Amino acid sequence: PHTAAPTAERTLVLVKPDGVRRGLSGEVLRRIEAKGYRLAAVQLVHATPELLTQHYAEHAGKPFFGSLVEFMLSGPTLAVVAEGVRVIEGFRSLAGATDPTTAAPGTIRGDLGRAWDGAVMQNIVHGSDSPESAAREIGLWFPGL
Ligand code: RTP
Ligand code: MG
Repeated sequence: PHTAAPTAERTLVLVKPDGVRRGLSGEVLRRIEAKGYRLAAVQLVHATPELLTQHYAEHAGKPFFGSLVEFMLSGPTLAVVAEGVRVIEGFRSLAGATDPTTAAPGTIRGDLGRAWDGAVMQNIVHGSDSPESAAREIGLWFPGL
């Protein structure tokens, strides 16, 4: 019996409004490409409350939900579909831990993020956390892709 070749998968990456505002979109794309992943789609999007309510459905009702949506409405987001073998896990690894203060150096959040005034963590990027989330989130941000 042969081992099946690993299949390329897709993930949704967002450069959140703090990242776009700080001019870090290119740096995030550079790291995705330098790692060897392919950019399948890129688009600057000003999110709507409807889109964000669906995107962050798992956080509805949590204390930070309102500030998270408000933050995500504060400016444009760069939505990216990245493609590659194990890219979902791989991009989460590039991004680093959620809290940018303690995210490991070498990661996007660890190298470029820190605590800031404001009610919610601003951590530059989002990456889908499972194949199911990736399919759902790509459908929301890139309808028709
Ligand atoms: P993401 O979904 O953005 O890739 O980040 P994540 O999986 O590392 O974090 P998650 O738990 O899914 O939280 C989503 C986003 O909500 C904000 N957040 N703030 N206690 C807080 O202030 C808090 N907890 C979460 C962050 O922007 C986080 O990325
Ligand atoms: Mg998450």
